[in-house]
Amino acid sequence: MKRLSTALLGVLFLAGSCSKQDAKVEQPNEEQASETMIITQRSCASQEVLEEQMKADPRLATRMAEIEAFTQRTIQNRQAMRLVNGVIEIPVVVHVLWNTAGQNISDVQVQSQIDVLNEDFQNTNADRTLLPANSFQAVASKGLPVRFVLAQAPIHKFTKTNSFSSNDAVKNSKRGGDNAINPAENLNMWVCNLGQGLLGYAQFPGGSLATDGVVILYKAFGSKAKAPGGTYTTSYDLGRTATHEVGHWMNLRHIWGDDGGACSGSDLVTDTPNQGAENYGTPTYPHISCSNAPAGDMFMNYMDYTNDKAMYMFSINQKDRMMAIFTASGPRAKMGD
Ligand SMILES: [Ca+2]
Ligand SMILES: [Ca+2]
Ligand SMILES: [Zn+2]
Repeated sequence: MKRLSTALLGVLFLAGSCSKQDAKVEQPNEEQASETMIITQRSCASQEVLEEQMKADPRLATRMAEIEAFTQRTIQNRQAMRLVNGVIEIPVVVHVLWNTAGQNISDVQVQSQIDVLNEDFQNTNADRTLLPANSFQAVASKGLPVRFVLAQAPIHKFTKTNSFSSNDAVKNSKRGGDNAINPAENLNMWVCNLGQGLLGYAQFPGGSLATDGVVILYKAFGSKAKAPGGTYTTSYDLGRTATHEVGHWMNLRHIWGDDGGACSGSDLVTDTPNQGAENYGTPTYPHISCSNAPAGDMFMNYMDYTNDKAMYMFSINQKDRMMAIFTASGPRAKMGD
């Protein structure tokens, strides 16, 4: 039976190219199968989770529409964008849920992720210089005035659950996870064995406080370059999954507009080119879609689906969009004052 379910999972995994479909698949008991499962392409469930939450709570759409209107008003008004303090300090609580010893990543690996978040959001990441000549220099963010700091030592908690899904059980102590700690003031990050081929998912501003935060696959958390003794999965070992998910947590959408490859969707950001579908792996510049020549897709943006080493920038308007949530009366104003 174990052999059968392992083989079945393998087939499902190879066949699944769309995270939307994968998220609907009910997983059998994976036992150790997911330990050895190789992630062949990036998959983030944030948009699917949002759509499920909207079905369950019709008021969420209204709240998010209000946040969107507020965001658009705020980024038009430079005065409103001014913060009380120069730097926004974001206290982070990391919950490591482990079932096997390998899933219990070290505090050194956790700290390497905090360091990556600071570099990527502050635009001090060394690989920012990889931006191809004459591409997106004019619209590349020069960095956000944010600083991520561990609010307390990382929590390491045994769980009977070997593999979590995107159903938020990991955020609930009664469901094999660990409750959020003061989510109004902290960024909660849950690190666990996430199944369904997912690297992570986040909750957008406007959702329920108890589930606010991001969830990341343990072997895609942290940086092999900074903490080489850790546990990592190939191609997603530089901490960019968390950068992408925290981008969602700060109200960014997928850069291609979550429109199934069409040109009709939008990431609600003006300086990122309209883009057909998501990009995977390490694309060759330029990749043209939706009449966006000559520079094409901004596939080196953290909000695309490329490999960790191929993503290294936010745009200026993405930065504005993120900063708006921390301004007075924004959804994360508590962290901004
Ligand atoms: Ca755009
Ligand atoms: Ca699109
Ligand atoms: Zn995503």
